[in-house]
Amino acid sequence: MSSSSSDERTLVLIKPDAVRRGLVGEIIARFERKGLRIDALVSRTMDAALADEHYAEHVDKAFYPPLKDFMTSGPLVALVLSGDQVIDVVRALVGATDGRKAVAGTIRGDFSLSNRENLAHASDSPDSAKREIALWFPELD
Ligand code: FUP
Repeated sequence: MSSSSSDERTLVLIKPDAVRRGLVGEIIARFERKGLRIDALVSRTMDAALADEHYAEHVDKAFYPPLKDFMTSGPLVALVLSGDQVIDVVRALVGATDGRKAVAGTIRGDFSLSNRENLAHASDSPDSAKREIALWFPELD
């Protein structure tokens, strides 16, 4: 597998529901088979402060308190992936936010029936990726 300095990076969280359900390997395998590279990987439990920073754009929304409870409920796996157009490619592999509506063949479409417990997070833009990678993997900056 080759990489180049023009390759983008994105931040992925394999959420606590995926860890509890034993889907970490299944999810990582999809990224690897696509040809993406794993630049960093750690198992970690989000604390309240990190949740508020990571979801800064959502902290005032009604769905945030239960989302925060869920995201801090157990260990997750954080990864930095790289590859050509990796941000859009990973968003396509993950699928729509609501697992009930996500297309079959996507991670959420195949394994989630929830709009909250939807297995994976992926950065949605170059600015988000930069911000989120700095938050989770400051040593990579
Ligand atoms: P996504 O980019 O697909 O992860 O979705 P959003 O950034 O819109 O939402 C972030 C997370 O908030 C979702 F993964 C799940 C949660 N969420 C809810 O719990 N309820 C909602 O109505 C919308 C999002």
